[in-house]
Amino acid sequence: MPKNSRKTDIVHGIHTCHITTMDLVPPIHLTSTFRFRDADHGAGIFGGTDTGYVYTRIGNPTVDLLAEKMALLEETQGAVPAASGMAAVASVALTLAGAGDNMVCCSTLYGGTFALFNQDLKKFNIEGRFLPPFQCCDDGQIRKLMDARTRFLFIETPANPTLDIIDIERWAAIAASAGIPLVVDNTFASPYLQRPIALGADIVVHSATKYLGGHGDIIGGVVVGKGEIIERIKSEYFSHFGAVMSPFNAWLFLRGIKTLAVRMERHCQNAQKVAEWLEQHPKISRVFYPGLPSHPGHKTAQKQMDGFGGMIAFEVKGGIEAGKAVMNRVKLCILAVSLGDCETLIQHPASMTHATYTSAERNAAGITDGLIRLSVGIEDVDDIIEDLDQAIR
Ligand code: LCS
Repeated sequence: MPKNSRKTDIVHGIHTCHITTMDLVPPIHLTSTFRFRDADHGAGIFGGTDTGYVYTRIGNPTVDLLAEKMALLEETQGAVPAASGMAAVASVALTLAGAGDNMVCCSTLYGGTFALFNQDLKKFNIEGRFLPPFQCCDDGQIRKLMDARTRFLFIETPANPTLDIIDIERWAAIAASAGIPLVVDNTFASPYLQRPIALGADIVVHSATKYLGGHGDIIGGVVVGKGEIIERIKSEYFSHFGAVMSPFNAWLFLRGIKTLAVRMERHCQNAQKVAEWLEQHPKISRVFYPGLPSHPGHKTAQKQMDGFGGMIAFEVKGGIEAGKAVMNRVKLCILAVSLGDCETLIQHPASMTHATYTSAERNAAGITDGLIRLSVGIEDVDDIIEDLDQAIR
């Protein structure tokens, strides 16, 4: 059989209907526990000599369907859905690292991830080591932070909120030479636009809350990677820390993913037009969008992505006060955190999503006080531009 195209996999991939019910859409297995045929069957599953579902924290058919779909789309073997993107990130960190270990990452990360790596993991004696954005392409600087206790490298690309583009192949080579995994947060791109494992990364994490769900109605995450590491994350973290995804949410994510390709194409088209319009606007001082030739990561993005995504960051002349006025005046765009929804969302990283950084940490990460982040939706792009135009004027 010919290999399905990605667009076809997004719609059809994995799901097979039940032989008697023949449903188009898979059922939701809303059950916390599962029956054993007899006592030996139950004991056999626990002992590893028999197969079957046991309990939804350990495994559930609807959640497994989402895992299989994500493994297919990220071009690897395994995946494990999580209660949130943060649960996905935490599961990877706490499985790969223990007391006395460290990880090396770029300093421009989602605020929650930065807080986890910079503060919370300290309670476990796990240290986050951060590279400033302009050093993220400097192999020497990356290696300087690494030592024998470095358990993984972690990057976000495109990065939240500055849209920095990190060269995945380059980081993968450094990780491989040290014999440790590279973890990539692929939330901003989605597997439709970027597949880090095919570029040499070992593990991918997502806040599925964003483009995978696509409709702003659910929180979820997913970890994707080779079978062995996913099995470890499942048994060492999810079984006992318990931050699993519910079957109902998994079903909603399966529904959202079916339209991922068409949504991402519209997000990309709209964002490109909005970014180009912002770049020529006399009241806008800087625009960060990887699809603009002026973006320092434009060439790397062309190399490793199939499109530049729906996220833009920009600064208004007049700094934060002017930026606040824009956020207060939009009518169509919605002043809210999160991203990847059908609606265009606007927010202020320094006081909102990235308030977990101190002012000095934000400066080191390139997150200026005047930066505004726009998650360009799938509305008519002329309406988005008209709204921004009236707000900026
Ligand atoms: N990774 C990235 C790149 C994110 O942007 C987020 C959330 C997470 C992980 C965590 O995922 P969650 O637990 O929320 O599903 N980013 C958000 C943002 O930029 N605004 O609100 C949440």
